[in-house]
Amino acid sequence: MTTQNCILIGAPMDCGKRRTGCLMGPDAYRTADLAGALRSLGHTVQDRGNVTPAPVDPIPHDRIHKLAETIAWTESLANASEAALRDGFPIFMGGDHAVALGTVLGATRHAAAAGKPLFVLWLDAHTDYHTPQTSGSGNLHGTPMGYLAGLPGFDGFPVVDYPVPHDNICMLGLRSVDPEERAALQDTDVTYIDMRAIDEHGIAGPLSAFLDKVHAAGGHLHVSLDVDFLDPSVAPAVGTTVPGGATVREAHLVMEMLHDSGLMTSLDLVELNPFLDDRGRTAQLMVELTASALGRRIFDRPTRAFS
Ligand code: 4U7
Ligand code: MN
Ligand code: MN
Ligand code: MN
Repeated sequence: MTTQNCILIGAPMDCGKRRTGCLMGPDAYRTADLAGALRSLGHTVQDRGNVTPAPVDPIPHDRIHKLAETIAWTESLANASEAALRDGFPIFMGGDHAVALGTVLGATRHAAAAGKPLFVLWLDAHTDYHTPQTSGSGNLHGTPMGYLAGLPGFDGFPVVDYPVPHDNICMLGLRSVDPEERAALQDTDVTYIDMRAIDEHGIAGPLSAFLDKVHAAGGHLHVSLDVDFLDPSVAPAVGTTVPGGATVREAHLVMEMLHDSGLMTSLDLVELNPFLDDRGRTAQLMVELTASALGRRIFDRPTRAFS
């Protein structure tokens, strides 16, 4: 197994929505010993502490929640992401999903500098494909995919010089899509694997088709794992619960396949709200999923056939 230089970066961002608590995410991952889990797999782990955004004067806005703060975070996280990608495998400990505005922006810059296409795997109940104009809630954690794909309307945000082509995006676990997002995604080449597709076909087939595409293109792959990808019965520590999500084993299988592919170059762990957790079980599960993505396996050789 190839060992990685894992770089943990705390992103206690809590301004992407009204309900607070995601700022405790990085502390919960540290308490659940994410670093120890990765070291036990043979990786080196460096914790760079928490990113802090530049202080800002609020921009009053009639609909959008904490616009100026979110812009400041986006700039700081993009810089931290681009720098960490030069040194190893960054794992961003959120923070709400607005974290991805910056982490993926940094990944687009890093991939462009390396002359590689960037692919994004979005593990989420939601598509997060709003713009500030289409968002009904005004919560910017529902917009990162729209921003990164290069949709217009993100005034004041850093310019996305290298938008992620729709063809390079795969959204997995979907079950809550707003009408504006549906309409905007309908005619794009985004690969979406909703929960109905997972029920019918399982996760492995559709995911491996996407991973084959990343491999064939020689691309970098950023993975963004929203806690609400998981069913709330196994991952209660999240503000936006949507029933009917991925099971523990479905989620581990995704992570195990990502590890085996050797393609993943950066990872977000987002939307954990420890204030809503049940004795740390959601934080613990997220740590275990990360371990699977970095090579933890049940046995080292495949099961022998029973015949
Ligand atoms: B998350 C929502 F209306 N679409 O825009 C919105 F349903 O990062 C939810 O995926 C966004 O958790 C959820 O507010 C953002 C809503
Ligand atoms: Mn999300
Ligand atoms: Mn979500
Ligand atoms: Mn959420």
